[in-house]
Amino acid sequence: MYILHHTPDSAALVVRLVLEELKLPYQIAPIDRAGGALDTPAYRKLHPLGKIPALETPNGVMFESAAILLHLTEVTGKLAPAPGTPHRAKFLTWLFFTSNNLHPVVMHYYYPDRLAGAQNAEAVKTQAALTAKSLLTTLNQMIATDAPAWLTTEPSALGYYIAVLMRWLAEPCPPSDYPALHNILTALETTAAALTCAQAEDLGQTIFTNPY
Ligand SMILES: N[C@@H](CCC(=O)N[C@@H](CS)C(=O)NCC(=O)O)C(=O)O
Repeated sequence: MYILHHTPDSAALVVRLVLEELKLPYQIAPIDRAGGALDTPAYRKLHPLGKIPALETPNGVMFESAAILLHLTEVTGKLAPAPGTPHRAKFLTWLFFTSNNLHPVVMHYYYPDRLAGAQNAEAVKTQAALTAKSLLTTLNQMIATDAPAWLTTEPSALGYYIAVLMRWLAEPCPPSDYPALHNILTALETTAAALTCAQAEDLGQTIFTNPY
């Protein structure tokens, strides 16, 4: 049994989507974020930075979304090209591109004061939106050029990760501006996993392509 420390529509959604898609047994452990639960010693034991998500697994506690996704794909042999196979290199490249570049920019967009103080928040947010557009254009182009079936025609852990980040970026970066990515989002938002998560977290019908 996996235990996902969770708040709705957070990075925990990515992990939940993948747990659902893999049909792994899991429980949701709600985090009282407004009540300061992220700063408690008990939660810091799970996640030393006090971020969401943390996942309790049979192999111990994990944090960092990309690490969790990699682990879940490895233990199940699903939702990603297998280690050592030809498509694995692209999968790893795009996963780390997403985790190391796109995900932090989303955080800068939503918490612009954290990077350079409240007085610079507007400038940080504007720059984050521009950077997000540039990164999504690059990702869209790489995926359009390669068009790998494991990402474009099948559910994948990476596809769900990109889809959730694009959900959050939908205002400055409308998904339809990125056709190759939009196709992935369109397919993923009608999976049983996405519909289950959308209902559980009250996210609406078109959670990736037209979220708000
Ligand atoms: N690199 C981390 C980022 C996690 C992260 O920033 N999560 C957000 C929720 S989407 C969070 O914990 N925000 C609370 C805060 O920063 O105070 C990951 O991929 O898991």
